[in-house]
Amino acid sequence: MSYLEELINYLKNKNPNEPEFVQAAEEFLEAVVPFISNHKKYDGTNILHRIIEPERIVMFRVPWLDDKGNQCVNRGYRVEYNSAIGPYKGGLRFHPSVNLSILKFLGFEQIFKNALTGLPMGGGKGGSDFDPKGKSDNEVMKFCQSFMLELSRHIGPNTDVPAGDIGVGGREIGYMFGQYKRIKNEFTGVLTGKGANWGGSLIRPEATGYGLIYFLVEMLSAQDIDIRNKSVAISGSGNVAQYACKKLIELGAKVITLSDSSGHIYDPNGIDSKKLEYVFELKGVRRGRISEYADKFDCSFSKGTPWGVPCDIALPCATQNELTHSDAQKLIQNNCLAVAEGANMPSTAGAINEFQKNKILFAPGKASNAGGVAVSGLEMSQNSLRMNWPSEEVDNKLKEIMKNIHSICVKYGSQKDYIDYVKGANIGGFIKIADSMLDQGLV
Ligand code: NDP
Ligand code: 2IT
Repeated sequence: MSYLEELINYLKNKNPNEPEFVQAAEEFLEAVVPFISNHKKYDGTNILHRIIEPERIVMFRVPWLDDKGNQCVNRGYRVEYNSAIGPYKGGLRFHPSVNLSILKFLGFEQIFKNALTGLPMGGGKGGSDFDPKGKSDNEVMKFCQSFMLELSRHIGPNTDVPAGDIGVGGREIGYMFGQYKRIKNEFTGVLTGKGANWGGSLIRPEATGYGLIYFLVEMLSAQDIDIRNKSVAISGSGNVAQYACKKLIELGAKVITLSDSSGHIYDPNGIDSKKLEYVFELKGVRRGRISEYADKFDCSFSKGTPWGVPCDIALPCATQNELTHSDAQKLIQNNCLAVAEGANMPSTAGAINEFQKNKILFAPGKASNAGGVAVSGLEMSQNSLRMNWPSEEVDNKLKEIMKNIHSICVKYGSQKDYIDYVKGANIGGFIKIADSMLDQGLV
């Protein structure tokens, strides 16, 4: 049995019933094992077994009262995965599908993504199976306060700094920050994605979507492809999808789809700034369904994901495993030339394999969606300095970081006639983490 097979068996036996975590770790191991086999410094360190083991996981009960006075309970989590290069850093997800497997996969991805940004942040992730859909602001506040009552024992500005993810945006970060401050009697940068009036960085709301497009532009430029007039299919219609769409409009591309968990809209005329304003209001303020867009602008709405719509570029920005092997085949048949992940692990292993076999440009989330956590890192710096940088300065730093991540991917992922961004991102992230762990001894 090869070392890789041995490791994958170990991974699967050690983590039964955690398919998403095994999927993320398997992709990483496949990229990194050939690399360490050629680098003697890792011999005898058991570094890969050590990296796939989280440093700490906390799981806790979150009791709260709904508006009718019912006593409700959810499960809360924080996976503190790796602190080799800085305090644990990563988002909180509130979604009914949240479980340990999903948070371990997200925490694991976060380690290498954060390393790629070049900023001093370890990897972590947390959240709850709480479903914010259909809940009143009051219920969301009560849940957030109860969640933070326990979480506050485990986090801190130099220990673990959470942020948003699916179901956690400005409103939830506000309620959680208020509760943390009340419990600790401290105003610190313990969360990122805060409001601009109370320590949040400018451009943090935009950062993941903008960063995704900056990375995409780098990837296309490396092949002499212009983004202007390209048709783009986006999935999702939340934070990442909205700002990716905004930047694409600015750059002269044509966004033709958006989606949510009920289905996707297809607007062949393209989503312009006015229509996008409507989406911001629909999804961000009214928390409505994307099908309303189709009624309002007289275009089609269909169930399922948008990957059957012919496009030049596909940007999955909703959730994990939303783009399957057969979706990849459809995109390729329709002459799609590039796929960049805004979401975390939206493409299945089979889909990635199909893209790579057909030499489609493919950017994995840990590289292409790193802009969000990068600006979170810049928010931490500003909080430590007790300063606020202007948006242009933050945006320029974000561009530089995405450019740099692209260069790292090219450095470690270049093949004869193809850039393997999956290999490049995994090896680039691995080196920084592994070498830091070796420096710090067996801890
Ligand atoms: P939001 O909660 O703002 O939006 C999520 C979007 O995805 C919504 O349109 C939602 O539809 C859709 N969605 C969520 N779950 C599912 C599902 N199971 N099936 C179909 N559609 C679904 O989250 P974000 O935009 O912040 O996050 C989107 C993705 O980007 C996630 O994978 C997240 O991990 C990743 N990401 C986010 C970053 C950030 O800074 N926010 C940074 C890096 C990555 P509906 O409205 O119906 O729920
Ligand atoms: O997946 C991610 O990178 C995020 N949800 C953002 C994490 C952060 O700490 O800003």
